[in-house]
Amino acid sequence: MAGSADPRELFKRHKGNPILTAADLPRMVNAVLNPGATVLDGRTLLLLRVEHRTGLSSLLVATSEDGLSGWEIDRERHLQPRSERFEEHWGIEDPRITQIGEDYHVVYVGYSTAGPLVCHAVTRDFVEWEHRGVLQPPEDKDAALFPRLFDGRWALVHRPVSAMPGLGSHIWISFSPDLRYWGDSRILVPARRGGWWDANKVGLGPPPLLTRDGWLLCYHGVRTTASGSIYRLGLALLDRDDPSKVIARGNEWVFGPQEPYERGGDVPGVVFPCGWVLRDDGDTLHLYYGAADSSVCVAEASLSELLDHLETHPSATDATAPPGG
Ligand code: BMA
Repeated sequence: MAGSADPRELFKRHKGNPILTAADLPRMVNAVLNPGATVLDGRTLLLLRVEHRTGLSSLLVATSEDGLSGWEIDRERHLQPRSERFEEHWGIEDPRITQIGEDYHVVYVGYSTAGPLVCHAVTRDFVEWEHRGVLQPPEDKDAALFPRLFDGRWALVHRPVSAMPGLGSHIWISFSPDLRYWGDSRILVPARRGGWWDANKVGLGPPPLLTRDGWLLCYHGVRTTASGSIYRLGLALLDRDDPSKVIARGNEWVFGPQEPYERGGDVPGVVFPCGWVLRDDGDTLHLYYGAADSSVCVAEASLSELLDHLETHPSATDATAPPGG
């Protein structure tokens, strides 16, 4: 890993970034971005969002031995949008992968004829897919499943958008007895207000990760500026047994666009992770993210340093309070 611009940064960018670009694909496409991540048969597997030169996206697998280099595009393993169906008519985007037993549960955005919504498909090999349909109606995205039950219920983090302007877009949590019917929905991490880096719009990054201190969330916050939006990343921690309870939410962002490949591209100023992998040492965390909606990158952090950071830095005391006031 190469050091990033400031050596005090928690996440260190890989010196080989970007690890995948449109030029790495066998056919001409516009961009590769926002990958989900997991490990399959001992290899790191990225489920890449590929934006074609139609503007519509599909999902394609790339694998690597060490999760950093030597990426191989897999022509056999992919998920195509079922464009005859309303929910995936304009493509599929931004997958998050949760392994439950031998199954990989992929929760992704369907670009439906009524706007973005949350879809679910299950696979064991990324070749054969069982489509489970729509989990949340539009507009909703940035969703992922937890890998275990809480008092007999599954939990989903997601980000619905209020139809009323000015109320903000917050991270929510919903519960289900069967992974199909969802309810008991509530705001989990509200967007802050005013001048904060994560004012007005937040959304989950990779799926929640179980740690010594609870479930670690990495989320993006969007700052609107005169020259466009800046997507940065922050951390929060949820109670191990009741994930609707926020234990901590860091006040400062921990990763933001700095390098030329993050500041220049189709959408400049964006780092957008959908996956991370905790390595066998139990501490090395690889965060996979889309840079500027154009390429795929990886940054490395120490999990214990991230948790220490949350413990020792100012954290929102009102993290669970509804926005406003
Ligand atoms: C979000 C999603 C992401 C995208 C990001 C920045 O709303 O659409 O796919 O990377 O915006 O453009």
